[in-house]
Amino acid sequence: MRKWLDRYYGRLRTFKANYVLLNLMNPRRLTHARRMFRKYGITRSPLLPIDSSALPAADDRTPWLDRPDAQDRLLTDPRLKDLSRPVCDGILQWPDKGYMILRSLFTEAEVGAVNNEIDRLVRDGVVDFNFTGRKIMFAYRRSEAVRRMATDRRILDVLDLLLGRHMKLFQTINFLTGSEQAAHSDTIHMTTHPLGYLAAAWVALEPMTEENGPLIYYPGSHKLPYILNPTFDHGGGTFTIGEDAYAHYEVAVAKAITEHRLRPETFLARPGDVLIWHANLLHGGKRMTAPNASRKSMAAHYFADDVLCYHELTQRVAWMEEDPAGA
Ligand SMILES: O=C(O)CCC(=O)C(=O)O
Repeated sequence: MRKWLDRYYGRLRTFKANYVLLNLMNPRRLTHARRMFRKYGITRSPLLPIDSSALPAADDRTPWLDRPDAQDRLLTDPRLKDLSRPVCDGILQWPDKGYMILRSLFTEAEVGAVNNEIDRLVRDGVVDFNFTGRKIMFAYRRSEAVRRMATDRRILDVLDLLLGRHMKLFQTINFLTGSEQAAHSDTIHMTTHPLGYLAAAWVALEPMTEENGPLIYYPGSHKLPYILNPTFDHGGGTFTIGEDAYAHYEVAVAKAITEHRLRPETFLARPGDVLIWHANLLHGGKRMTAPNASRKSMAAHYFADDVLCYHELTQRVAWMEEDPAGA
């Protein structure tokens, strides 16, 4: 049923009752959410629709590097002394820029192994593109090589430090072409309570050029207020999710970019380079201008293991494996 829903994205997806039904049929996948509901005093059933408007305020739980004293605290943090210069510089720029780059983190052999795996999994029908026709979701559950890359200790260590909590892999997305996705922040798709305890690591699996639809991002945009359901016309009602909610969200983001005169940077990466971004950093995929351009890459999303993860736009709690990866 889930595969069918994934493929035939349409009106059916706008009925909240579908998600309640799916939740009822998958109680084990709600175990983590139930625990987080208890932890954060959320007194409703995780089966029901949820978005940020239904959650208690948790302002005192802002991630440590999103607070005004972040830079001062980093400069005196003894853990930074043990890091290589480029990693240390990346972490120091995080509070201001909302991203950091780890060059050549993966070798040619590691990149090749993941590319071969994805080719094989697609050929054998073990994984497939989702409704976008461009994204292969959760391949790490089917491939040791993908899982190894996404849960690489060097990435997880950096994430643990940046967020100040124990971070776990939630999901991987593999691309063979560019996403050409308009600017957005991950928090509209994968939201945490308290806010901000999510980050992504994006790995180039072949050279990125101006022509093959590279990743773009807007430095500093993570400091803007989060754009969530209460702040744009999502069009949803008691029983339905607005059919054009995502299109309206994209308009709200484009407006913020214009208002704040944000300028994108392009990640012209080499294979094995990694970009880590903040939960609220605006980013997207540039248009592919070369015909049949290939753009192999992988985005992995992580969240802190002691927060609630849910989907603001589709208003439902996130399903978890019994044990999210990356312990
Ligand atoms: O790879 C891209 O072009 C965009 C990826 C992205 O937006 C994401 O994974 O959140």
